[in-house]
Amino acid sequence: MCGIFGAASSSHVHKDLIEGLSKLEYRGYDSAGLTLISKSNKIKRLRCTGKVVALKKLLATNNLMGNCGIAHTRWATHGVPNLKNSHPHNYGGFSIVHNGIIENFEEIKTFLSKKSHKFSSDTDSEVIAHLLEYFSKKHSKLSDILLNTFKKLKGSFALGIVYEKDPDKIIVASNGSPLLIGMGKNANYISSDINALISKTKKYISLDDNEFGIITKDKIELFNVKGKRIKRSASVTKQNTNAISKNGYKHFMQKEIFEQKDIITRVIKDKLGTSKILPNIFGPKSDSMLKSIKHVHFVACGTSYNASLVAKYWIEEVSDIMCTAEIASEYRYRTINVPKDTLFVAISQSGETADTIYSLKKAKQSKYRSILSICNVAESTITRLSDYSYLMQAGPEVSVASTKAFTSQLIALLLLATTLSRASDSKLESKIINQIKSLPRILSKTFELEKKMQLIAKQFKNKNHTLFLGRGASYPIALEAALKLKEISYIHAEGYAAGELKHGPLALVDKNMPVVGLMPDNNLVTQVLSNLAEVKARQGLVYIFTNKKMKLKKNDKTNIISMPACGHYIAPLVYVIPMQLLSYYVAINKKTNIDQPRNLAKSVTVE
Ligand code: F1P
Repeated sequence: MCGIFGAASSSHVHKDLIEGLSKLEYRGYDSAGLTLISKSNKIKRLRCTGKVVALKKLLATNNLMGNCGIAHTRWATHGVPNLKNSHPHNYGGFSIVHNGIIENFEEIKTFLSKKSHKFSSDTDSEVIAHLLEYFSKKHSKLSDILLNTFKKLKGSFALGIVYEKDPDKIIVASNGSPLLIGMGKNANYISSDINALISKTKKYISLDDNEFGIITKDKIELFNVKGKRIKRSASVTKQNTNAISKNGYKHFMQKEIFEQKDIITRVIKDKLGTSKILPNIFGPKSDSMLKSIKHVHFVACGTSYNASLVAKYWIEEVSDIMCTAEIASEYRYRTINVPKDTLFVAISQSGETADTIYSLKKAKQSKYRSILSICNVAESTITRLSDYSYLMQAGPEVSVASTKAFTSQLIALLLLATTLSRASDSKLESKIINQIKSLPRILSKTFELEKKMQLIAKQFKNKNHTLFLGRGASYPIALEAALKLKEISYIHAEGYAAGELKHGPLALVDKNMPVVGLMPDNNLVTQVLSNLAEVKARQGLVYIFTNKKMKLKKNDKTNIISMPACGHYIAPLVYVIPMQLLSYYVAINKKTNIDQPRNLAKSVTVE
């Protein structure tokens, strides 16, 4: 989604702006732009639809330079992706870049239109530049102009602003949308994403809600909404610069799929003892907090939500704890009941998903025992706002379609379920740990299916629809498989609890419909097989992924894909792998933009 980068430096920053924007590309965007303060202290703007490389060319042709500038990648929300809607937006000597949504922009637009303001875009963001100009006519002090402007804005925003009258300054503000200030040598930077900062500096400060800052090449001043100075010490990110490369793979998604075994091996080394989970892996004193938990509420979006559904199956199976899993965009607006001793768990790869952040903020106002987050980004808003946090340490996930973050979430959640099982079954822990420890070996075998998945992908590439079926903890894996396929191959896909088949989706089944059954060898095999027989009876193309030994009858059109034998608890982690490979190779066949699928964004920072 939208990304912000900016720099104030003793040297020219135009190249830094392009480099910063290119580090934000993975988030997904449809136009890009920048503003530089020229030698004569004028704001000079360049914008283009499409990719950052086009902006780079434009910059070279225009030979634009300056020591202070802001830049933006836009993912359209209000107004189509075209030139006039691209950021920065300029007015009256101000140039602004904005992430988030200004909810009262219509109201502000109407108010300012009456005062003869002419707007040149369809965006909500443009009103910010106009408001700044409006207040600059009423106040001469920069801080007064800013405070009055910020007071009028409703909604979420991360802002980068430059102003001709203060040409060496970048102004930043944040409310509900992340913004970081990177501290360099003779230069300071701003970015909505740590990934764009780390090649410049590892030292950074994050703005909290309702704060703003004024930044020059050698000074950073922070203020609250009342204009009072704030002191904040800097943090140092552990993230390294090399993590964001394809390492010889064709796509980030492919690299991230194949990284999963190593990530799990690292978790085993870092979090597990011989037969027990190491103490307090969910944060200081988390073990004693978890002992008192009677209920768990999971809240997440997309793939992270699918991970929470698996966790619900695990937790209710291994403990007496009641568990719910809910989509964040629903949770945040509905009335919730919080029983005594409930743990709220936010799951988010990025830690910046707007709906999950709002849900977490709502949970903080409710009577939860504690707030735990499972995230992949140490510097993220969700991690910062939580009482306890588990860092997945999966390395940056660049592909929009989540793969390694999903399995890393599952491992974290299996460890959470295991910790919660201690009260009701003291023997289960070592059993589950043994299964987790077998994962690297089993995943190596699972990856041997790659060739087979390439072949099967060819059979899917011309299909319009696909059904994925599973029961128990394989049901959320069916949901995740369908999500992966639709995200990157644009084939319509649905995940269903296999038992629901005849409650609707069976009507869709004919000889053109591939139906994938996920069937680990467990107590649900008979039921899944009878559901798949219903598909076969209607000429559907059946693909069964199973580790149950099954013989094929001659002339039977069913495809059985033999999975390696695996323990009951780890099956979701094993069965999702061929689903990821299948989607990847179908997308390869369809020649889609695998890492940045159309219309999607990696970090969904607006609701
Ligand atoms: C949630 C999510 C991802 C998905 C895509 C859009 O993000 O739905 O699962 O792959 O990147 O956002 P997060 O809260 O887990 O970062």
